[in-house]
Amino acid sequence: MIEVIRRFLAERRQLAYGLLRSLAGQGRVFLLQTDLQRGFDEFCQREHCAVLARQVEIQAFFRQVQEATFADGRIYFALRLGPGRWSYLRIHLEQLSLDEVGVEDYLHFREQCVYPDLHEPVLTVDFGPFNRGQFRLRDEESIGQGLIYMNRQLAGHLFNNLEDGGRRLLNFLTLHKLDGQPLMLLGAPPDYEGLRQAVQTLRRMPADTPWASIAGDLARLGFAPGWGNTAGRARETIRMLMDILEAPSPEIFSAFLDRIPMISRVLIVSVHGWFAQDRVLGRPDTGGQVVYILDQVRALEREMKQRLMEQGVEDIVPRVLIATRLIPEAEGTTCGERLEAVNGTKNVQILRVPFRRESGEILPHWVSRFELWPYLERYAGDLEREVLAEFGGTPDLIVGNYSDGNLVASILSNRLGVTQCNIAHALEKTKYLLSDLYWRDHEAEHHFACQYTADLIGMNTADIIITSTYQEIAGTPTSIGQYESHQAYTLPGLYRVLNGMDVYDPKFNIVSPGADPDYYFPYTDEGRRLRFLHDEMEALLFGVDTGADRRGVLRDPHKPVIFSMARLDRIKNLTGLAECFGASERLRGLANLVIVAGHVDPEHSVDLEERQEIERMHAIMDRYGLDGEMRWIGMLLDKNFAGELYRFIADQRGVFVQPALFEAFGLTIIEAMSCGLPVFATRFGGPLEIIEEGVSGFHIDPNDGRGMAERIADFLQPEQGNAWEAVSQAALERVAQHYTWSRYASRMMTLARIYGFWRYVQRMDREESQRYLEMFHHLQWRPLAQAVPKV
Ligand code: UDP
Ligand code: LCN
Repeated sequence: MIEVIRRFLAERRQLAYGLLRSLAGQGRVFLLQTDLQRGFDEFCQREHCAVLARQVEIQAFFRQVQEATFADGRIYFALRLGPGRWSYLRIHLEQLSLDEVGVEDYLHFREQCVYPDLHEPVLTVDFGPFNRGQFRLRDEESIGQGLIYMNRQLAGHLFNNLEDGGRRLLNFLTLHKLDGQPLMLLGAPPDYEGLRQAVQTLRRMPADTPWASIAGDLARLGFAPGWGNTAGRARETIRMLMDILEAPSPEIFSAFLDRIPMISRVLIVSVHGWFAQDRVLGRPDTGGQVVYILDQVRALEREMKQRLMEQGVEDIVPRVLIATRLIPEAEGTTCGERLEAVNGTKNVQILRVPFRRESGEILPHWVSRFELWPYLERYAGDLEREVLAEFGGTPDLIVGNYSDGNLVASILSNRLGVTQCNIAHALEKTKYLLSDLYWRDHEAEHHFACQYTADLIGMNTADIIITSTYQEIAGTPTSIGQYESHQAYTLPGLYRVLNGMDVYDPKFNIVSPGADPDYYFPYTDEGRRLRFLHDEMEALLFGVDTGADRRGVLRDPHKPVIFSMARLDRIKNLTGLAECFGASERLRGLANLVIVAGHVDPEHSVDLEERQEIERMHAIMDRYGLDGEMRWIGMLLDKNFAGELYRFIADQRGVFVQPALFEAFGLTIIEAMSCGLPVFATRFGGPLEIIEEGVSGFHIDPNDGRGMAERIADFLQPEQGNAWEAVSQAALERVAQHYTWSRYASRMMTLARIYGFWRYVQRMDREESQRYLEMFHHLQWRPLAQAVPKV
């Protein structure tokens, strides 16, 4: 590719000069991928450059280049050769000379563009050296399937010396305890002969003999519980171990580890927002993460119970704690209660621990996710004590959620020596464009420097990172992944990151969430429909009452509904949807728009961003006179109601639209699809992967309001035959195949076991990086957190 550009600059000098000048002529220092692509296309059209349009390789260059920086007659391009594979080019505009430069030069140039007076040396953060010699994936198609490859690699390594590998595994089984109870092997590990004897003893018994009846015989041979609930299953598990000791294969090794009872206490950390089971969704900072975790814990408890039962250790009762923040001024929610049992579970609770000021006084009010940093370290200490007391010991797995939860998970797992799993849900760095370079401008409102530092710590301390999609890690052929964007970047004047995250790291595993089938089921499932809610829905959507948090009365209730529901954040772009609807006479003629979001009265909102969006929404409704064609409902819907609403809208052959400027995953999308409601969703982020374009739904470009309106209108056109039914059916099939909580829980339990074992085996190898991360935490993150004003 670089040679192609060099040849182009040498052989087509005038054309190349014209093109680069026209890009530079946009007058912006930084251009992003879409700007560059658009600039290139416009140049081709304007100049009628048939020659250029034919140059396939130059076009490919403009699809691959992610950023360009213009200053002092030079242009720096960041060229993405593939996921995590980058090259940096410098072109002199007059001379048209091209040089390949290192990432440090590239970042330095960008820093100078933002702060020309910045001359002090800055800290370089580089996790690369610690990963040298560590196993990493090679093929971009393997990204996100770390479990398979890492297990293969490490099993090979462990059993390089068969005797030594066997000894380490037997030692592990001898020391293994769960809930304080010794499991697997007792005392001195048996040799191969000892295992054979056990198998023979078991073979003499009927396969379904319960473990309780054979426990005594096996204890005499050195076997503790954990091998299986019956003689048959226990024999199978011991045979697996014998196979491993004789001729190990990665497959049998992972199948064996997967059977060892290793997890009974799970700690889930989700600090920000309002975490409760009722009346919180839709509040600021409170959306999919809460839904995700509440569904996740139910599925995990079921899975843990099942596995403990199969392994014959039913007396160990699985327990899950969801750690969040206690908010004394709970505004009618349960967020002020210390413990809340999670419905539909036996032993899952929400444990709330308050934020405290330095004096020890409890912080009474809610604080936004951008402002909670100065409270976190103390919170982690308080939480640790409460968790140890509640569990009566350490957890077996700690799962962090979002930047704040992941940081607390890092602190705790480091202190307690427990396997750490991270789930980002959404990384802010990719949501707020150029927020790394202009971090100082964001300080007053967002404190991203602190958050991005926490993200680096969380990602690098974690043993496992779970993502909902591939693109979350490594993007698409033309766009950068959320994690990938943490590979190399700079916070000018603060620090420069050279190897922040490697997308080929085997800690990444894609495990997609689902939608709870108790609430989100097909509109055709007549027997389960909540028809008693329909009168209320009629009134909510079509009633004349504009009451408090409502605006608009639909003039023609017979038209299908274009529905959207989300938090009223800028990034969700619901105002963009209202604008696109308002500006399209055609769409307005075909359908009504119903938006459930935020508050209609700005006075009811305490969140600055939400208030701005409220004002914007009113302005759009006024400008286009939408009160007869759009209904805006500022109400929080519970899950039963929301599920039935998707179906109610499906009954009338409506659609769901998710118009976000960027959406990390988008639970509403799989909820609507699970109800059989066709979805139009943003092409930026997870939805691109969830939906197969034109089959199980549609991708839309939120920056192209007209295009968006036309696509929806084409679909809603009455002469579309059975297109609606076909898309609805394909959407149902898509979620059933790929997005279910039972698959999620089984995968997560397997990951926790296998990575937990490797953590145990490799713990010595991680000491250096651990120390480096601790230093980074203390010297960089802590001062940043302390500088965030306490609200
Ligand atoms: N939600 C809800 N009622 C509302 C607004 C949102 O039940 O008034 C739920 C919605 O059904 C979904 C979640 O909140 O389960 C939003 O998750 P999503 O992943 O779509 O977006 P996030 O808010 O996490 O960015
Ligand atoms: C946060 C988001 O922004 C959504 O895109 C996800 O669906 C949600 O968390 C659950 O992971």
